[in-house]
Amino acid sequence: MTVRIGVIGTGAIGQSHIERIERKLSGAEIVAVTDVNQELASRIAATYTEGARVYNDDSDLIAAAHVDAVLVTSWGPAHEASVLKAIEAGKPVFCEKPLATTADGCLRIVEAEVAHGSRLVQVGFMRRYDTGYVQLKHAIENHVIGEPLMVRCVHRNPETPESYTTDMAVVDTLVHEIDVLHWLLDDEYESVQVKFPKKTKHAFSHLRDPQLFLIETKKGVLIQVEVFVNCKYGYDIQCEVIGEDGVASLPEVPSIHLRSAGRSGMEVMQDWKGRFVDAYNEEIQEFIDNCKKGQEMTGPSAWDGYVAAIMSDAGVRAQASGEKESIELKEKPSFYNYKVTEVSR
Ligand code: NAI
Ligand code: ISE
Repeated sequence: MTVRIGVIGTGAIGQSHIERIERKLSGAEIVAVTDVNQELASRIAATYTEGARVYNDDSDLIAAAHVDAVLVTSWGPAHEASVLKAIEAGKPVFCEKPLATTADGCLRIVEAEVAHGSRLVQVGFMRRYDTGYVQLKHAIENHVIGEPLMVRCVHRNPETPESYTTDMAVVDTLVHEIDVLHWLLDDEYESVQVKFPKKTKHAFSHLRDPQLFLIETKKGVLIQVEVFVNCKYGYDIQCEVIGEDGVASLPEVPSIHLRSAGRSGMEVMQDWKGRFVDAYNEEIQEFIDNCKKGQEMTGPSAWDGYVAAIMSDAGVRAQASGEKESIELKEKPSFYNYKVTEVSR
């Protein structure tokens, strides 16, 4: 069986996922697309697919009988409505982050999924599929470095468009660390605080950049994340876990060693597309495989989307207050207490 996928949102990451499904991954094809920019949707369908039908909106696409599963890659504010419609139609849905732009929106999705009775939703937190993070998780779970005490992370982008605002450092950028670190440490968050160092001259005047986040977990691990989105030199993701018996860090991304123009060294990647290409492939292949087998989703869940939203809200509050903001989660429905298989990947 080939899984017939409909895509809502044919912008940057929508195109990238469409291309990987059509040209790299197995077991699925794109049969339908939609975008508020209909001209763009038609162009992308013509470029990457074999005659995918272009729909006027998400409702018609989700309802179409030939669409087995849905990919939501539209703007964040449109995600919640599309995911709820997919659940109502009983169709598996992969949704890019954020699952919804508010914690209440995420809870509505959690409630709809629990009422449906099986896990239909996978959220696009691709870092859990990155080989380096999987190796870090192995090291922690096998007690190679003892109990984790501290974590030090760096999330640097070379530059941002003018539309990128100070709160996006949390909801758009830090959100990846928010998701991957509670998975990595098998822990939940207690509080978050933000410090603003001297501002870089390279950021637009409205943007506070860089920012330093201090996050405490329930088990007492102290996490420091530097978000610096106009660092100029490249896309740089670092993570170091300091444990009682040793330290484990994300491996450097392999690249050729260059001696050129009077310098000797490695190139630095320039964007997230290249840095996490294998992880994107893995997460979408897992989505396809689960759809194909008629199985529940096994990747990052709607509950993980909710945890990220609660933590993002606290991070934005902390930007404004300068204080330590505490995290209050609702009780996790037992529905989401399943053992994920990601460490065996
Ligand atoms: P984009 O702006 O390039 O594309 C979004 C597309 O959605 C646009 O073509 C827009 O016209 C369309 N759209 C907006 N509302 C719509 C609606 N109601 N129905 C149909 N189409 C609609 O943005 P980009 O970079 O592709 O981001 C999309 C989502 O993916 C965002 O939520 C973003 O946070 C997430 N993202 C995730 C990344 C990751 O590393 N996992 C990387 C980049 C983006
Ligand atoms: C972007 O939306 C992403 O998701 C990238 O992974 C992240 O590095 C970047 O900061 C975000 O703007």
